[in-house]
Amino acid sequence: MSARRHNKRYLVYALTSAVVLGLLALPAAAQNGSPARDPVLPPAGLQHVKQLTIIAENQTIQIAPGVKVPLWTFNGTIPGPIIHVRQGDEVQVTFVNKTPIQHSMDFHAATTPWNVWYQPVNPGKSLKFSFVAKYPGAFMYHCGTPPAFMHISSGMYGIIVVDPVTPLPPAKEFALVESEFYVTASASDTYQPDAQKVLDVRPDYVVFNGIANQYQDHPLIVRAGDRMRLYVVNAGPTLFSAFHVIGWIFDRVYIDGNPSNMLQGIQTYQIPPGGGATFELTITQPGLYPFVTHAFAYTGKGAIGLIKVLPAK
Ligand SMILES: [Cu+2]
Repeated sequence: MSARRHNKRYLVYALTSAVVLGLLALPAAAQNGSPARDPVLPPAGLQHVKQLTIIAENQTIQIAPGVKVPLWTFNGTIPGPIIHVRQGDEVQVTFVNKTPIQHSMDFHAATTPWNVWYQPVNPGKSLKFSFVAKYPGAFMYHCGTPPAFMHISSGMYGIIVVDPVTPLPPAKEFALVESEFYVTASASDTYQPDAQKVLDVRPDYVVFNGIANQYQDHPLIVRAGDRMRLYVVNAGPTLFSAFHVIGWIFDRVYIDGNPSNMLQGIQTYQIPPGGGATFELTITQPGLYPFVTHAFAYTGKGAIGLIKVLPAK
């Protein structure tokens, strides 16, 4: 074997080992009192008018073992609720601000004037608006109140999945939101969001569904031969995601989650902040398959989970 080829093999081995070691070395959030966030996509329901109530509320959230941070949420969780509708549905939103500062909502699945519906809502006030989900996809929603980088990095985001008119084939469906947290330790083991770190892009944690490494102890579970569909949004606020499954290849990637934008045989797909993608894969061999951002400076900051493939029935 040539030295060059040998070096390449060693690099692959080293990277893989680092990931495996990371899996073993990093304590799982679930062991420290934070239950894993259910990643299973809830059903869309048959009604064509979808009514949502989204409440802005402050919560102290454990984003990693021992790291509790006072954050800003939609409905008390980070990310906010997984929203699942169908193309053509009317989405009626009631947004209630139960915090002491202004917040707003911006749905990437909507087409509506920013200066009318995405404006800050005062403390104690609410806003009702509706939109028709015209395009299928995996879309971000978020607070856009200035400075938006602070509202997003403090937790005000989520995913809305819009099913296409022509349904995709049945699959085991999951929703993942990648995002960054930037915090500073303060007195008595508490943490605070750190605006300067956000601007400097020095994240402490890069996570899926709001908690570092949570799907190591609570893997996404499928059976060999199951079609799996991952709806992934990158909430940022700043990093690009290099979404990858170690040990397999995506049969299809739908850019922004729209089946009209189909790619085939993809190893890694970049999701920009504020973007989404839908990934389909059918793993035929039982085992463990990590999903990561392949931007390896960030993988070890919490952006790694496991897909556990059980033997076929
Ligand atoms: Cu906000």
